[in-house]
Amino acid sequence: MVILYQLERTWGIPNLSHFCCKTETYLRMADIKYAVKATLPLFAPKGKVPYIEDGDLKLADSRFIVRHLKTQYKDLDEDLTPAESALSLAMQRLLEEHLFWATMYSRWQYTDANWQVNKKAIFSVLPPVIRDVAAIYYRRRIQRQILGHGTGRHNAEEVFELGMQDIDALSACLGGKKYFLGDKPTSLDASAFGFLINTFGCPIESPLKEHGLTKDNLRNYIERIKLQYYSDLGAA
Ligand SMILES: N[C@@H](CCC(=O)N[C@@H](CS)C(=O)NCC(=O)O)C(=O)O
Repeated sequence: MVILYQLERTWGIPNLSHFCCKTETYLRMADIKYAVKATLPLFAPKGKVPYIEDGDLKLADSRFIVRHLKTQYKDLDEDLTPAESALSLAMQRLLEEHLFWATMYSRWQYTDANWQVNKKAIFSVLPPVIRDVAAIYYRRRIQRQILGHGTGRHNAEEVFELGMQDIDALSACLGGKKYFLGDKPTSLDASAFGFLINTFGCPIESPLKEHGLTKDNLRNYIERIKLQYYSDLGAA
């Protein structure tokens, strides 16, 4: 059975890590049996979550994990045309390599109130003294990543303007469809759900969240997927 290593569940959403949420959603959409073990990135093979164990195999990075799940279990993208597959890849890159950084900025850098909410959610599993040291270490580490990516070079207004462009594109791409590429969920939906719920379905306040909440189709999409695939969420 697949063991998914990810952050502890909190905030009433599947996972506060976008990438963990994406991976767990793929497992659920593909109806693959799995178990979850909570961990922190510190203990992960590439220093990031999620990672999985499947028999003797240990695999990190949601992209390689989804590839493994597709080849060994179920490929949610098997019916896509080459053009749909290309669109899927491009939109996943938008979510995971661009929108992601605007949300990271809002959690780790934007306001102290957001930082306190983020810090409590991630580090309160640790004993008190270690908790504070780990929070300081990781805040510096993530802020360096945000700067390295380039997002951290902009002011808040610019960061959110760029993120809002992503939200607009996602909303236009989904339109009135049930899922991004039609009536059936694909890997793009696992990614989109993971990143959108972590943008405006969580207690991190920002203009980006406010903007996302104005998009009825995206809001309904998140609610639909939550209802269909995470009926156990309330009990988490
Ligand atoms: N490309 C990776 C990204 C994973 C990632 O960035 N995970 C974050 C949590 S959302 C993490 O573990 N960060 C810890 C760090 O960078 O130190 C994937 O697709 O899994």
